[in-house]
Parts: sequence; structure tokens; C-alpha cells
Amino acid sequence: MRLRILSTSLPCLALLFLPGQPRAQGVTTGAPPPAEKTADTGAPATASPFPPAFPGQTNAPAVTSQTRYQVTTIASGFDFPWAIAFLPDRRMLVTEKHTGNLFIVTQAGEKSPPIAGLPPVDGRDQGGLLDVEVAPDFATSRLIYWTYYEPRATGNGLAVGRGKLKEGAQPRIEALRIIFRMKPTLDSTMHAGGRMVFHPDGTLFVTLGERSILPGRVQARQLNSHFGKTVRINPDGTVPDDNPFVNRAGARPEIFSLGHRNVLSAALDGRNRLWEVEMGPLGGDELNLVEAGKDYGWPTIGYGREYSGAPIHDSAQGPGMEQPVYFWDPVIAPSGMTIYSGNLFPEWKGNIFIGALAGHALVRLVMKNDRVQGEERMHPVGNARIREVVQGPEGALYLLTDEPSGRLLKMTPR
Ligand SMILES: [Ca+2]
Repeated sequence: MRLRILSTSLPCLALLFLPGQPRAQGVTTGAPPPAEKTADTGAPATASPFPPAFPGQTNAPAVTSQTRYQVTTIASGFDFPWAIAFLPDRRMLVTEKHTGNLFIVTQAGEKSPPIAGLPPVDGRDQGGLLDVEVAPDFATSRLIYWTYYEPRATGNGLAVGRGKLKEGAQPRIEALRIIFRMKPTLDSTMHAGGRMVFHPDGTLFVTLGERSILPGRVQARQLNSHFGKTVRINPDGTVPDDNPFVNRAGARPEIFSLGHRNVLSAALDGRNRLWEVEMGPLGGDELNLVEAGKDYGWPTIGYGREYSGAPIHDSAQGPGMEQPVYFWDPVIAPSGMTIYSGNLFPEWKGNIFIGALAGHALVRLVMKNDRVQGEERMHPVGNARIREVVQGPEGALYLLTDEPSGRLLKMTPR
């Protein structure tokens, strides 16, 4: 038991917090499939002990964008920034993970003082201040939303705060409310999840990790726990009456989907369907099309193994559990995600962009009929890890780098 707990958390730490850490190599236990080349790394794909369920579920053909782009730095000096959200006038909100600071940044790179009035965060490891979103009705409500690891008397847990943004020389949050708290409380600084997506139907999706440690992991498919779930709530924290488990005795009614490990990427496509990428074990990062009431299988099924090399699953498939649209082996260590719908880069329409902590890459997926047709590893920021990618209102791609003096960058056509 203890060995398994250590094996799940410590290698994650190494992967996530040591800059320049080499990618975890394939392991020698089990019977890996024959080594193949992945998109552009040349690394053998030998970690997964299971073959894909269908052709193209992993290791898609490498593609190369024909579009030329340039990358400009808008601002820098952010202490491990995590997320970007756009105000209606194209200024940005930028979070810093460990400090819990939230800034307003102009397109010219002017940075406000940290916004006052946010609640304290547990900023250790993978916790802290994570995602930020601007209310769809911000012009009238002035509301913004953020996710954070909340310190609690007996541990911690992800929470969603909201408040009115009051601007001025010292911007601040007024009318603070905590609209959601992940339950139960447990003490873990890992696998927080924390991405938010507003749906046009007015609801808010929030992704919740399973906490990494075994007492949390085993709850990922249990409906009485928020761990390892996507939840769907109204902007005031109440539960939509058409959520899939509202009439299930013992189920937490906020749950929308279950069986996730650590979803760090979430975005809507052109049909307003929810896509997520989750940080998996070794050889098991997953892209999922997430639908109401569905079970994505963690920790019962999956394609990876522990970072120690130990097996996790008896099978990669099981009754009543969904297959990922795609999995990565070797892993990419996903961060932010956007599905491109802008006009600045016509070639990229409908492509899924995912920030990758491993390999300093921006992953571009070319999709067809909800399958990955091609994959590109772009390297727009050189030797830095990408923590966030989001499409701006004008169709540019905005990035954050994951480093002590993190940068806010913009990709535009060249
Ligand atoms: Ca899964």
C-alpha cells in the first residue's frame, strides 16, 4: 500500500516540478507492444502494456502545419502562472499558482497590482490558485470565477470562488462567495484538477482530480465523492436539475462525469461539446469527449502503468466504461487546452491545441469524425514548459510558460 502511494506521487512531482527533467523512459516489466516512433520525438512508445482499442487511438501520424506564425512576449515575471481569461476589452486576467496572486494585464503588457480580496490558497505542489474565468454576463455582473486549493482544518480541497471585480489603483474582489467545495476533505497537495468551462446553456463545468494518494484514487468512480469527476453547477453554485445523478440516492448531485484521474485541460468544440485531457500515469494521458453520466474508467481501466513501472490495470477496456478518443505514450503531461475556432489561422480551424509540460511542446491535433487524424508537436516558446493555451477574442493563441519568471505570449500569423 505505502509503496503504491509513493509510486503515484513522487514521480509526478519529478515530472511536474523539476525543469528539464527528462521524459520518463519505458519500463521493462510486462509485455510492451513493439516500439514505434511517436510524432516527432523518436522516443519508443513502450510504456503502455495494452494495445489500442481501435486504429488511431494513439501514435497518430505526424503532421506539419503550413502556417507561419510569430510569437511575441506581452509580459513576463509571473511566478509560475497557470491560467488566462479575457475581459471584454481584451485585457487579461492571469493567475499565479503558488502565490495565489491574480493580475489584470493589458495587451501592452501593463500589469496591475495583485487583485486584493481573494481568499488564501494552499499553494504547495500542484495546488494554489489555478483557473480563472470571466462570467459570460461580466459586462453587467462584473463577476469573475477562480479555482484554488482551499486550506481546511482537516486537510484541503479544490474550491470555486467568485466575486465582483472592482477596478482602480488597487483592484479588488467584492461580494466574495465560495460557490463550490470539493468533498470530502482530504490532505493532498497533488492532482487538484481545477479547469473551468462555461457552457452556453449557462452552466459551469469544473474538473476535479482524484488527489493522487490511494485513499483519493479509489474514490474516482464512486458517486458519493467529488474526486476524479467533472462537475456541472450553476454560476451561483446551485445544482442544475438536469444533471445526470440528481435523482440517484447517495450520489453527489453536481457530478457530470466520473472515472477521471487529473483533468487539467478542458474546452468546448464548435458544437459546444466538452473535451478534456487528463494527466494519466506513465503512457496513459487521455483525450476524452465528456458526456453526461459517463464513466471514463480510472482507476479500473486505462492504458498506462505507475511511474514506478508497476501495473495498475488488468485491462484497458471494461463494461460500462468509456474509451479515450486518444492516449499518449509517451505522455505529454497536459496543461491548458483550446479548440481553435478563430479566423487568424484558417488552417487550424477545429484543431485541438494542448499545452505540454513534457517536451516543451504545444500539441496540435487534427481531428476528423471525432478521431485524431494527425498530431504535431510545435515548439513556439523554445526551452520552456507550456502551462496554458487559450484562444483570444481576435483569434490569436495566448500561452503561459511554467517557470519562476513565467511569460505571457501571443502567437499571431507571420
Ligand atoms: Ca479513462
